[in-house]
Amino acid sequence: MFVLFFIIWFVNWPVERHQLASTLLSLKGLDNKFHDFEECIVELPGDVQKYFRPPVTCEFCQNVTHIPRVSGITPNEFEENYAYSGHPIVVVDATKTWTAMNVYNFKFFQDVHKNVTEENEGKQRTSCQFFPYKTKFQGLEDVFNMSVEKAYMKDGSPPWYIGWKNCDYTVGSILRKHYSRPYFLPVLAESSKTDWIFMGSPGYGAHLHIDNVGNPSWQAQITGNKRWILEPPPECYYTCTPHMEIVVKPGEIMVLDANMWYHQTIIEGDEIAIAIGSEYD
Ligand SMILES: *[C@@H]1O[C@H](CO)[C@@H](O)[C@H](O)[C@H]1NC(C)=O
Ligand SMILES: *[C@@H]1O[C@H](CO)[C@@H](O)[C@H](O)[C@H]1NC(C)=O
Ligand SMILES: *[C@@H]1O[C@H](CO)[C@@H](O)[C@H](O)[C@H]1NC(C)=O
Ligand SMILES: O=C(O)CCC(=O)C(=O)O
Ligand SMILES: [Fe+2]
Repeated sequence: MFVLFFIIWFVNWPVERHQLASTLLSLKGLDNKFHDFEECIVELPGDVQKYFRPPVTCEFCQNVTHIPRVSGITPNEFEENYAYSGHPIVVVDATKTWTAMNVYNFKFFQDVHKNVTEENEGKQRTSCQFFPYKTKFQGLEDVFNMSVEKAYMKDGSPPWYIGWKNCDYTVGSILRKHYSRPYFLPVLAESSKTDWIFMGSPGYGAHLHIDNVGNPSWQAQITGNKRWILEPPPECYYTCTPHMEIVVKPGEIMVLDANMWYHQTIIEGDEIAIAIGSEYD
């Protein structure tokens, strides 16, 4: 028994504490990203989590050695090989008709947010989930109160990175004028009606974590270059490729089951990165 305990501990040591939050959330039946609760759980001892995370079978990552970059993939082909298998993929040609690439930038989101906040008579209701990562921002209000100079770090300001889920109908309809459902999604798959947006400056990104949202998701890089680092759960280090990286460029779409893979991101290059995506079933 003790030996078994030790082995489990040893195999699990690099696991992030976030997992505990995910698992607690799933136990509570909450359909949420764990990030929200991050602040509440950092005080818990790191090794408690191993009792909460259900064992993972490593089948999903067994034959995954790299992240393919494809174009012209049919919905059937995508569905058979990637949509629900947990095999990550980058589709490079799915944003050709989108105007987002010409329209989305920090100022655009700032204006949309300002306009809608005014329409709502000052009430902030555009994000229902907000991840500040390592910044001190408490919400979108703080992010969009940054000057453009500060956002672009022209005044020596430090790098920043945030993510949020948009739940405002008006904002959603403005954003959707500039993108559409990726053509390769399975015909019957429903894309969730709320968008995730991740935005921030070079030199920063999301720390290594795993989510518990149930569904896989697609994420289109609109501006900036994002390096993705993917790792299977630690118990799969010996059966699966333990570490994969890919840089996703503007116009490319990353498809990832963030509930299966630990993922970390870092923005590279000179541009502020903006990505938009959603879950699908
Ligand atoms: C992985 O590939 C091997 C060799 O082609 C095959 O035997 C095995 O069934 C595959 N495993 C999965 C989970 O697809
Ligand atoms: C914000 O509102 C102004 C005034 O109505 C409008 O001209 C502008 O296009 C809006 N900006 C965005 C990004 O929606
Ligand atoms: C916005 O930023 C300015 C400084 O640039 C600050 O004085 C002001 O209090 C901030 N407003 C809010 C709502 O945080
Ligand atoms: O885009 C990022 O930087 C992080 C995205 C992420 O964590 C997710 O989609 O689950
Ligand atoms: Fe994530």
